[in-house]
Amino acid sequence: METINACPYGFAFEPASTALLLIDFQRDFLEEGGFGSSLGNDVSLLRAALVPARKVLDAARAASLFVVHTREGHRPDLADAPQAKLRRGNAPLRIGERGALGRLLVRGEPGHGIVAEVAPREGEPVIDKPGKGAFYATDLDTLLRVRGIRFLLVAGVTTEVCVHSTVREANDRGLDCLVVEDAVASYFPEFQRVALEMIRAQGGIFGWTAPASSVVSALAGASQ
Ligand code: C5J
Repeated sequence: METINACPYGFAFEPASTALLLIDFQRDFLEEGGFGSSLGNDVSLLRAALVPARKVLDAARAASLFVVHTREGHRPDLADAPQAKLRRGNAPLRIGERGALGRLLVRGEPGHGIVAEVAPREGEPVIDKPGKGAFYATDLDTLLRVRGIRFLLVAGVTTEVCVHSTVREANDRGLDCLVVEDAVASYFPEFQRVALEMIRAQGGIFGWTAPASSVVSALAGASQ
C-alpha cells in the first residue's frame, strides 16, 4: 500500500487497484464559445486546473495507473437528453444549439472534445455520459470492476456538479475516492471551497482531498 498525504487523513491505496478519472475536461466547459461560456461563466477559472491535472496525469501514466476520461454530451438527435435538461435555464443558447464551438454539448462537435493539455492517449477509455454523474447510463462501473479498481483519484470540472455527482456515486459503489484539490475547478470560487470541504468533512464522509503535489509525490514513489 502507498499513502497520499491527504485530508482528513492519509489516503492509503494500492496502485494496481487505482484509476485516475478525468471528468469532462472538454472545450465546451473550458473555452470561450462553449456551453459554459454560453451560460455567462468565466472559463479562465476552470483552466487553472489544467496544469495540476496534467502533472497528475503524467504521474499516473508513469505509475501505470488505469486512466479513464469522461465527456458530458448528447446524441446529435438529442434523443438521450431529457426535456427537463433541455428546457433548464434562460441562456440565449440551449443544449443542441449552435455556438462558436459547434452545437452545445453534442457528441462529435468541436466543443465536445477534450482539451489538448489532458487529451486521452491510445488505449485510455473515454466514457460518453449524458448526465452529470459518470456512472449514470454508462459502462464505467463495468470497466472499473473488470480491472478490480477499488481506489479513484479524481480530477476535472466542475467540482460541485459533475465531480461531486460522480464521487458520490463512486462512494456508494464502495470505491475510496480522492479528489485532487487544484486539479478540479468551479466557475464559482465559493463553491470550489465548499465543495471540497463537503467531501472531506465528518471524517471523509464521501472521500479525501489532497493537492496535486501530494498525489504526484506518492505516485512517484509507487512507480519506482
Ligand atoms: C456542468 C459538468 N457543470 N461537467 N457539467 O454542467 O460539471
